[in-house]
Amino acid sequence: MQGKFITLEGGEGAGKSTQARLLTSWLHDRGLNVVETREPGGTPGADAIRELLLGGNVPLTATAEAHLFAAARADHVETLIRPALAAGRWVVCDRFIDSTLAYQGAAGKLGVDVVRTINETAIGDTMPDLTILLRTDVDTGTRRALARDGDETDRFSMRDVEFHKMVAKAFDSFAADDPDRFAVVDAEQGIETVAKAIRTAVETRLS
Ligand code: Z5A
Repeated sequence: MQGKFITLEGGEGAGKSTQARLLTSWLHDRGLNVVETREPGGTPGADAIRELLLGGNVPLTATAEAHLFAAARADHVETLIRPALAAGRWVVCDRFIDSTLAYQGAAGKLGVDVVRTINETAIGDTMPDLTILLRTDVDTGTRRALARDGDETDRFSMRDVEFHKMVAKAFDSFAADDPDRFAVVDAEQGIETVAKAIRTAVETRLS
């Protein structure tokens, strides 16, 4: 039987990595075979593209950036996500296509439809069964990321508050447009409360 594909989305510092880890461990304790992964990255090829994208040393146009995120995703989907799902494993992924639609499409001004088209061949029909949107104020996310990383920021974290507000607005509109796929969780709450809300969403939507 095909496994389930769950993605976590949201702004920087929303708690996606923390919650991906907790959700994976909870699913594992329920006897499921789970793969935890993240984007950009997840495979050696996609990790190499991640270095190029997040390193910040190479100037890239918005179009080139969007194609590189899609190239990393194509490798990730073909070599890890799709085979895992076909083998009946569950996949928990920290960021996926909605991040490209929000960062490069909506906030990066390339346009959501252009970015969707660029991603069509990368993804095919491998779309998430459930996307958890972790909602935080931009200030909260920035504070958490700064507390964790200090000054070590990537090229996307360095963009201004207005950029991050556009990203947040885009995620909200994607969730409003597709309530069957998205579950929105208030990530301003404590880690354990957020984890419980995610577990409830998974039980309700995917049981
Ligand atoms: N990007 C893009 O532009 N286009 C794309 O298609 C994709 C990505 C896929 C990836 O950076 C960057 O690439 C990202 C978007 C762009 N940049 N930005 N902005 P990344 O992978 O290095 O990082 P990230 O995805 O932005 O996530 P993050 O900053 O690592 O944050 P997080 O995973 O959401 O949060 P966390 O690491 O779980 O938590 C951060 C800290 O807060 C940590 O110390 C936790 O212990 C703490 N935390 C977590 N939850 C809570 C709660 N609930 N309360 C209090 N403290 C908490």
